[in-house]
Amino acid sequence: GKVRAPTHVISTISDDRGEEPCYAGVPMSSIVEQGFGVGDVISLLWFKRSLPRYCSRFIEICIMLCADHGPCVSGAHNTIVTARAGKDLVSSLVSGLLTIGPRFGGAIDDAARYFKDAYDRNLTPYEFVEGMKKKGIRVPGIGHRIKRGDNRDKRVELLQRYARENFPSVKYMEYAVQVETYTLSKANNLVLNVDGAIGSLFLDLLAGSGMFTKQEIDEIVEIGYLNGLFVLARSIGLIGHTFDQKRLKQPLYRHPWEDVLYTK
Ligand code: Q5B
Repeated sequence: GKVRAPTHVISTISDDRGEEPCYAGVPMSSIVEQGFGVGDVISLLWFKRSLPRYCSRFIEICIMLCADHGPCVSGAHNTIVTARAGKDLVSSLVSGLLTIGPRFGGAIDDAARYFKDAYDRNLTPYEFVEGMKKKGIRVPGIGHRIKRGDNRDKRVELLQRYARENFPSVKYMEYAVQVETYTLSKANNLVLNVDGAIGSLFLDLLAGSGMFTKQEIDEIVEIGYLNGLFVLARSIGLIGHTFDQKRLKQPLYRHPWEDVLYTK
């Protein structure tokens, strides 16, 4: 019979060999004709399945809410400085993206991991938070530089309202809110932040949609898909900041001496 030459690459999410590209088996014409949105495309290319509309809409809301948060955050600042150094679009974009990590925007996966573990082990918020403190780990998804108990993050409220109205269950999010109630009793800046809201609500999406097995959920959380939402979303804003600086013909950035404490 025919012997197939061994391949060097395996790919399971897309195929461009036919008349039109397919995402997870769905032809591009169906994607366009059926009015799919970017949330549906993410569902196909990241999760390899079509998700119910309330899920893909949730993904789209996450993307819109995280697209930008002003020029002062770490990512935008790096992008602005890089664009003003005369660098090209891709360099300015990646310089901003490289700031995304455990403190800034990249706490979504760890928030999902820790909230899931704590909820599934029936830990009280007190046991969870104090246990993290003993291990010297900041609770991912909790705390913000400018948001406070009396100045909540509107993005978090919008996500919570959407999920309460559309998700079959919001048990992980409600747990995160209980954790926030406890952390707020310790300090006013320890609010549930946008990373924590997305992390806990994505657990609810995965568990409540009936579209994923327990094993698949564990794999998604272990691999860490969810920071991808922030990376993708914030790229929109970082590209905007690059164009903005170029449009404004801003000169090379130099930080003022007065703002540096020179000390020995
Ligand atoms: N403390 C976010 O800290 C921040 C604690 C905590 C226990 C915590 C901090 C943190 C976890 C990571 C996280 C996502 C670094 C944030 C985002 C997107 C963004 C950004 C934007 C956008 C802020 C003061 C005292 C200290 C700390 C204690 C703080 N956080 N304890 N668990 N999680 N969070 N990141 O204000 O006793 O004085 O030593 O790491 O979820 O990135 O808009 O800016 O869209 O762009 O610098 O929203 O919370 O506070 O470091 O001075 O800490 O609070 O141990 O206690 P700060 P610090 P003590 S959303």
